[in-house]
Amino acid sequence: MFELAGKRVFVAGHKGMVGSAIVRRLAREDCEVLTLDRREVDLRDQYAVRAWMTDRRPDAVFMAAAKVGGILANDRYPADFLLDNLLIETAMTAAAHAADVTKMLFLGSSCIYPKMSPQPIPEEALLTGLLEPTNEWYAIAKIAGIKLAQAFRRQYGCDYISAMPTNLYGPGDNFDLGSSHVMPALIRKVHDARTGGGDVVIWGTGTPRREFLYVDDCADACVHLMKHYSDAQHINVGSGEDVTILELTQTVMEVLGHNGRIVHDTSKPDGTPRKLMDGAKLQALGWVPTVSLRDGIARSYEAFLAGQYREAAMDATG
Ligand code: GFB
Repeated sequence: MFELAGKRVFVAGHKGMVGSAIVRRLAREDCEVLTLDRREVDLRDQYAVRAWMTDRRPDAVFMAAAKVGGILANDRYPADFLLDNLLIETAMTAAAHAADVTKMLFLGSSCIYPKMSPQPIPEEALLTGLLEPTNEWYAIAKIAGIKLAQAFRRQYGCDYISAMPTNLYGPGDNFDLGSSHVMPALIRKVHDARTGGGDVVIWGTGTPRREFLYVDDCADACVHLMKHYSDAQHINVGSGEDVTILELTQTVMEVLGHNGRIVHDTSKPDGTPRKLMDGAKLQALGWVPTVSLRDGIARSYEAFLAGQYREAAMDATG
């Protein structure tokens, strides 16, 4: 048990969807939350990160800073996704060690697993097969992040842990259609079709299956893991249920109250056919999600209408 009460807790990537949800969640803990503006320190700059961290001396760190994006952005900008994420992870991990941070949680992604993994995917599937080509660059960086945490644990005894969330969505998401993930894209497309007319155009065949988790559930799971988990093995964070992209589109249309036609743009990639994660380990630690898919979509739409979103900002894990 790692108590957060009375601790100084640094949330890296606090302006992103996941980081801002972790900050919201930490408001319920009796701890001091530290954040860092990118105009002050670029998290890719190892010297600046080390100087800041050794000056502020946080007790705990949530590593929610990353360059993230949907399938097309991953496919189009492989160098950025690989390099920026490696730089952030190495700078942050080394700085945490230099600053004697007691506990750190690294956030990855379900795309670390082989494209053809057994379903639901157990943590042990890591590095057992080839990755999905559209996001192998991001996946390799995230696998390196897990390995960095494990290496520091092994060599120096650092209490660094890793959580692998499934596809996340919620307030603060990126709604730019060129770089977003599928959920914000569908909310935007259905909203546009409902208010402006026209078809809802979805990418690919609609048959890939994805597991979705509302970002505040993910933040709650991260805090739970920070308090109750300490092991080298990374741990899956999901909702336990997946849907096809076509089913998701229909659900978004129902929640937003739109009845139009769905058409497919098959020039766009499908990506991994399925990536449902096995959540047994997290469940055994006493954590379960609370926000249903429909409720999460309704809340995300409200946030979108209220302007709580970003466009083309691929700057924080999600
Ligand atoms: O969410 P998404 O971009 O990423 O796409 P991945 C999921 C599925 O939705 C794919 C389809 O099969 C897309 O072809 N899709 C349908 C759409 N319509 C759209 C649309 O308008 N926009 C988008 N973006 N997709 C990413 C990885 O994979 O997920 C990252 O590239 C990361 O590395 C992240 O792991 C969580 O689930 O395929």
